[in-house]
Amino acid sequence: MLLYNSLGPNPRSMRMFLAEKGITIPTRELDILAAENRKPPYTERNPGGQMPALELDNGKCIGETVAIFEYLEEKHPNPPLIGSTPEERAETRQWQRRIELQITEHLYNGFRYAEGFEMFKTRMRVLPEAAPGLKQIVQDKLKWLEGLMDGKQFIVGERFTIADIILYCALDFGAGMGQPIDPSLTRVKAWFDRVDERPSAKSSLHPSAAKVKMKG
Ligand SMILES: N[C@@H](CCC(=O)N[C@@H](CS)C(=O)NCC(=O)O)C(=O)O
Repeated sequence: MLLYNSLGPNPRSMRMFLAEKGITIPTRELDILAAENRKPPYTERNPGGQMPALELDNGKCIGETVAIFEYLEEKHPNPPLIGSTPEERAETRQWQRRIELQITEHLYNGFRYAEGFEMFKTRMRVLPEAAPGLKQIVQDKLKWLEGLMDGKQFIVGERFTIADIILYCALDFGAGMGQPIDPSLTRVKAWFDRVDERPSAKSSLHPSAAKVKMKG
């Protein structure tokens, strides 16, 4: 296997997942600031053109972070980061969908259409006029999450899962890009600090993160 790795919150979530699992996979580094991920040979392997991707031993390349999480969880079930029963897996996937569709995707597009405009304008259709509204949706949904976090250690409850990894990496990135957690959301902030204390949170930061001032 070969992991295509780079700076960025999605590749970081992959590094955090691997650290939590205790798995090491050989990596090939791509420069996303120089758009190396947007041209061949990478796009021949992953036409989605985004990072990360996992090349399997059979030569197939899997893009999309959650698809890679699912594959690796099946290959390395312990410790479970999705779940060890059908009920646990369903609960995690329910939260992963809510977190991505209602929070992190809006946070990332809010960034791409505003602070990231220059970087993304030649890579995709960018809608600067949508950025403020997308950022507001993120805040609305974090407020909604706040109401559901009472008594919960992690997003699904007592288990640390990919839902925590995905949201943590997005919010840590967002905080440095004009989308901080509203301090009035005390349960969300306490959850964030809890995840931030895990060794995988620190070890997953890319070596160039501090230099480019991007938590990814
Ligand atoms: N839907 C993809 C999104 C991945 C993504 O947005 N990756 C970012 C890094 S965090 C990227 O490749 N950015 C550079 C670009 O889009 O050109 C996934 O979940 O893996």
